Amino acid sequence: MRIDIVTIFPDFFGVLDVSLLGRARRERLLELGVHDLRDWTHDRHRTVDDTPYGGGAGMVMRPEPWGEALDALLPEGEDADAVVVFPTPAGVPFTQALARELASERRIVFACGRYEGIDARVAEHAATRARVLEVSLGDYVLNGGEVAAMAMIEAIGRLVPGVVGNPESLVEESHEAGLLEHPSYTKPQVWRGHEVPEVLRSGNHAAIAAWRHEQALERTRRVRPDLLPPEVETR
Ligand code: 6GU
Repeated sequence: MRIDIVTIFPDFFGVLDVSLLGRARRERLLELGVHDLRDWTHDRHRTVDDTPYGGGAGMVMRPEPWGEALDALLPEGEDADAVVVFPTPAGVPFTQALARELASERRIVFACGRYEGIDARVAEHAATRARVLEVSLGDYVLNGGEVAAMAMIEAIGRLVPGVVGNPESLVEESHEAGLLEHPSYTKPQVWRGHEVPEVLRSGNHAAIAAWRHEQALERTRRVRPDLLPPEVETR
């Protein structure tokens, strides 16, 4: 998979050199290109924003540098199967299901906006060249798309085959079964008076699986009831 990122803060993405994704890049499982939007400006001040039509607070990113950036990364007639992701709090929710879907793409471009967003015509025009997704990390506001893109790239990248060493660890985690994950324990058996639940030391695999499922269900009911199907009335 190849991922390109367009941003006015290319330095943000230095962290993608470390840890799991850094190794994936060195092993060529993941190709990553980080591009400075200002490279596609032509004025002395390398201007990327302007005041909003219709008035209001803040600045809006001008369409011209974005148009040139996307032209350069997605030349007309090529990469018709690319996906362009615009991180925005006004987008569709980013979920594990969307991460899975994007992990099977060949080419993704992240267009990271700042300020009050990017002129809406940029996404409109990009949609004539590629599949466009406006995606939100959750119901809160970040200063720009960079941190959101990073989170999405990590969630997507670790689902690319070969990036995570033991693929079984991907199956058992939170959100894959529609439930939050059960609690985990390691040695020592007693720590500061807190004991590891007996069942986990029983060697009874069926009992362990049942306990973990019950814990996952209880935790999901308690902290994320919205993830569960509507309660069925019983009597
Ligand atoms: Cl994707 N962008 C910004 N700027 N803020 C957000 C977000 C994205 N998701 C949640 N908040």
